[in-house]
Amino acid sequence: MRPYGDTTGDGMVQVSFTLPVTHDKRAEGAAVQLANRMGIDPAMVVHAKGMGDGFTFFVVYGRVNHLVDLNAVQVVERDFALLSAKDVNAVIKQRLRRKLSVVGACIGTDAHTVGIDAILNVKGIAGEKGLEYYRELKVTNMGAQVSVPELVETARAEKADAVLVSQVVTQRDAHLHNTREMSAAFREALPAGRRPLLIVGGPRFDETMTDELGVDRIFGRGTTPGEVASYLVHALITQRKATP
Ligand code: B12
Repeated sequence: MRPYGDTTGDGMVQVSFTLPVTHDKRAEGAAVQLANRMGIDPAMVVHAKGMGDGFTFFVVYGRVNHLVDLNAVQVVERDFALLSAKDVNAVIKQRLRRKLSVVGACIGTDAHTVGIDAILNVKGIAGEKGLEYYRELKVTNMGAQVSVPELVETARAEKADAVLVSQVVTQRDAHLHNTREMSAAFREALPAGRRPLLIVGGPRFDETMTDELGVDRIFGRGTTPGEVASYLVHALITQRKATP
């Protein structure tokens, strides 16, 4: 299949980018040239605005001829059942017979707490209450700009069953570096059997990168607390019980 713009299969797409050049006709030509090299042909600058000295932001609209093969797309399918809050509490109570301890934080210099708060705080997101609402979950939300040693220390003190880390800023791949640093620190600090489940989330993660980042699960855009709670039960109780 091809992208849809004005009519089915016409291949029309819209992209935006910034070039380090002052806004003039030449700059617009450069934007078209870049779009052409990206396979967009014909390409039309539909918006251009100077962004301070020597920078211009562009929106370019045009046609691509590439075909997309849906069968070749690889995604991480949800491999666990979605449970209600009541069921999550019931499974934890029956099978674990203690509260499940969860420690969450934004690590590194990242101060974008809205995402992790949406998952952890009672107020939640998208009509779902956050993990604090679950009677059988004990939630410690450490907030923004937490260092990895602080996180490891708190996880140890709280006997965390799961550590939930949020990374929103992706400049210079900060989210990947910070996640690798975090998972390495947990591997170093705690033996395999006592290591908490490591979960990261944020809008720009590739959910297939778990092994590369040394974490158990990655959650992306639009995640809801119910999905996370269901995964915790699956990974820490249901699945663990099933494996000898
Ligand atoms: C609000 C906001 C801020 C606020 C943050 C306030 C706060 N307390 O969080 C303030 C004003 C402080 C801010 C500052 C900055 N910001 Co800002 N910010 C945003 C903005 C507008 C919205 C982010 C947001 O709240 N989304 C809503 C939440 C609910 O969505 P979410 O984070 O994706 O979370 C969901 C999922 O991803 C997932 N999830 C997220 N984390 C986790 C964790 C776990 C464990 C799980 C399971 C799931 C999960 O579940 C959540 C719910 O569905 C975005 C742009 C945008 N529209 O997204 C820029 C944006 C993220 N910011 C950006 C930037 C650059 C900055 C600054 C560097 C700006 C500057 N030059 O100072 C600073 C950095 C500050 C810092 N040290 O981190 C860039 C990042 C670009 C990049 N490539 O990294 C963005 C994308 C804007 C942009 N287009 O340039 N920002």
